Amino acid sequence: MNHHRHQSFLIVLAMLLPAAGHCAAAEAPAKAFYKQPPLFSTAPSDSASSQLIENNRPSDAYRAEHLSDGKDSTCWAEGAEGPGIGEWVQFGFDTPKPVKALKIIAGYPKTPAVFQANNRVKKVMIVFSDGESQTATLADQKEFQRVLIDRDKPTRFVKLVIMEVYKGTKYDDTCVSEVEFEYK
Ligand SMILES: [Ca+2]
Repeated sequence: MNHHRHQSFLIVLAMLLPAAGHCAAAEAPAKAFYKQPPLFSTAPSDSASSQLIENNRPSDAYRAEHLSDGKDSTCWAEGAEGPGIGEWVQFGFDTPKPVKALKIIAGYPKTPAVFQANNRVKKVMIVFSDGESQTATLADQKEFQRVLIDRDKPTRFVKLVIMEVYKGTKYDDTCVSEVEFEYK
């Protein structure tokens, strides 16, 4: 039985404005690899290294909370210059969890065109709270894909670091729509 992660998204619901449908080119300043503090979190322990900000959209239109809202019409998009290699999002747990697998929509499948226009994650590093990590190569698909976690120990968080991307045809912004976890 899957134990998916759910949180309260009242704030998210308030922000569900008609979406522009894509991630526009980011003009955020370049950020140092791994150096930026957690910037965006309404949940106590979820954070991301950056998020895309567009001039004509709410400043949190691509926030990390979109990863857990159950909608493939919303996404987290990194806000670094270029494809966001080294940018990350982190999911915290109230108590240490023996994560068995994660399920991810590693792009922005709002429409087929939007999916192709933006970068998708090709290779991801999965980091655990004890410092262990593993990498996974993802398929370039709009649907959920499942990544088995190759360890038995519980972790207080799972951090996903963008290592490589499938390039978008229009925008150099890397998007992830959904992440869910299964526990042992
Ligand atoms: Ca979403």
